[in-house]
Amino acid sequence: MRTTIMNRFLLATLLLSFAVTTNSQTSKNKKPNIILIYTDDLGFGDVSSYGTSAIPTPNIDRLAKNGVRFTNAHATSATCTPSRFSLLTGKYAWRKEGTGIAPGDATLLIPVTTTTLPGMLQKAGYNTAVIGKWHLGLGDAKGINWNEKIKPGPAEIGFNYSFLIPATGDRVPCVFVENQQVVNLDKNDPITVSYTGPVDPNAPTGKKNPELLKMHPSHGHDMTIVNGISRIGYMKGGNAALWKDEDFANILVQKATAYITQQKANPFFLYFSTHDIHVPRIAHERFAGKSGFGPRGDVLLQLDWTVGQIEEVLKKNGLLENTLIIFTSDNGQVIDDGYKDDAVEKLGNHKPNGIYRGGKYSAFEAGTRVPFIVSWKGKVKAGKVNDALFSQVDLYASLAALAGVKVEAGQAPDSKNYLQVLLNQSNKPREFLIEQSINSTLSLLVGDWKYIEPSKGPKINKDTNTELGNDPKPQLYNLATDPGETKNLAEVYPERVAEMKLKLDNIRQK
Ligand code: NG6
Ligand code: CA
Repeated sequence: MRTTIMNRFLLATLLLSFAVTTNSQTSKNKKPNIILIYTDDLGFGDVSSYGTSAIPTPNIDRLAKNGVRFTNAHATSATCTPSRFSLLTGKYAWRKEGTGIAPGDATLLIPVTTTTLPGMLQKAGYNTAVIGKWHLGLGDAKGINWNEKIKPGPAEIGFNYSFLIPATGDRVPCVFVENQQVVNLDKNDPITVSYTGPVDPNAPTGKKNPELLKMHPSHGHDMTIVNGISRIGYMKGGNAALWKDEDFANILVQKATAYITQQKANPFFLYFSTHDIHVPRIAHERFAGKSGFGPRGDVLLQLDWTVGQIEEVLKKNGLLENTLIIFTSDNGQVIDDGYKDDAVEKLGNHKPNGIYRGGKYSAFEAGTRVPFIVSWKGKVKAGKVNDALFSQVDLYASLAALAGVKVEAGQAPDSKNYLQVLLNQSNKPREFLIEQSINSTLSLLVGDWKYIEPSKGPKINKDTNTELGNDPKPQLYNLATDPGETKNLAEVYPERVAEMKLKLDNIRQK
């Protein structure tokens, strides 16, 4: 009798301790990690699972195969800075002056008083990081001193760790900034940056010294030369800190790998912002010449490799079941964006726009309709397609819901919780969606209808050969019957035009 009781006690203790260990090992109650892979200038049709790409992207396609592929998801803007501003604040960038494409010496565009997307997640116990392209400005009105700790920056708006390409690959300063300090800076060779004129009148530039270039500009980009490529803006000094474009993808993957591995025990949010496939398109030698479509195709292969590496490190650390992966782009495609890199000549049968009109900078669909893939092993059903109208501005409120954070009044004012859509448990479309073009022409999408407000802006960006969608008259398209925006129906449906104009005016004034 005594032994039976003893045995039962032992068995119960054993079972209990087993349950406790299993529970902690599977981290059942742990909040899911979130990785946002934010690519640059990737068009709707650049990913092969989207149907019109001639360049294989097997790693990105595998994410889609194991998850859900959205066909009507949008960046908020057709350029980088405003899309990123809206993504991190849950507020349309056009509500704030000075949030267009930021110069390389712009001050931090997000006020430090904002509870940003990462700041909100920190409150829920997340460790947060940004690795890659920033392009949201750094420092304050005193101007940036690149030779000291640069403040304010990502740390002041909710990121625990940052490793940045401070603006873009084609803008100076061409240095990495880790936790707000230039990496490998030699104190005896300080950095000076200017966007108004040469810092050193004797230094070679792309304009004066084309013989020094390994890649030549097609428009703009003819100032300071770094790594045989002329850039936008002037810089002097910081020689030991200068980057090599060929190493971008490797370095960003290394940094992400280290971060994920270090943080695997905590819930983490990684905003992984690739340089690819922005200009200058300089692939590592593993990819250079490999696509058959010139450098643009090569950096697309490199981007695909990058995505594969991120998935691999999650797999290695046993994190796939507890990590939500979102893959998308900051704006649509562009072919010639300022360098003679054969992108036009070697485009062949590759269709980076899919069936859509326009591209980066444009009010037409290809400006903001981008690839958008969500994958979460065991949580999001594999191999699905979701056609719901979805905006990146809603990632804020949707991820708040996922993390169990209440969004306070006034915080993320334009963001709505569409978590169920994000996880493909629903295909409820957003009630309306707004697109912003380079000259801030706004378009309103409701159901199948798209209204583009009248604009005096140019019809074509001659440099990039992009139709910008501007017209002094209102435009109305039915995207269900005419996804290529070829028939302006504004004169056929004047009431609908008036109704959509009024709605857009109301949203603008909110
Ligand atoms: C444009 C640049 C373009 C690119 C873009 C920003 C010129 C002539 N063109 O002004 O090359 O850098 O800005 O791209 O300078 S984005 O993806 O960051 O919005
Ligand atoms: Ca971009």
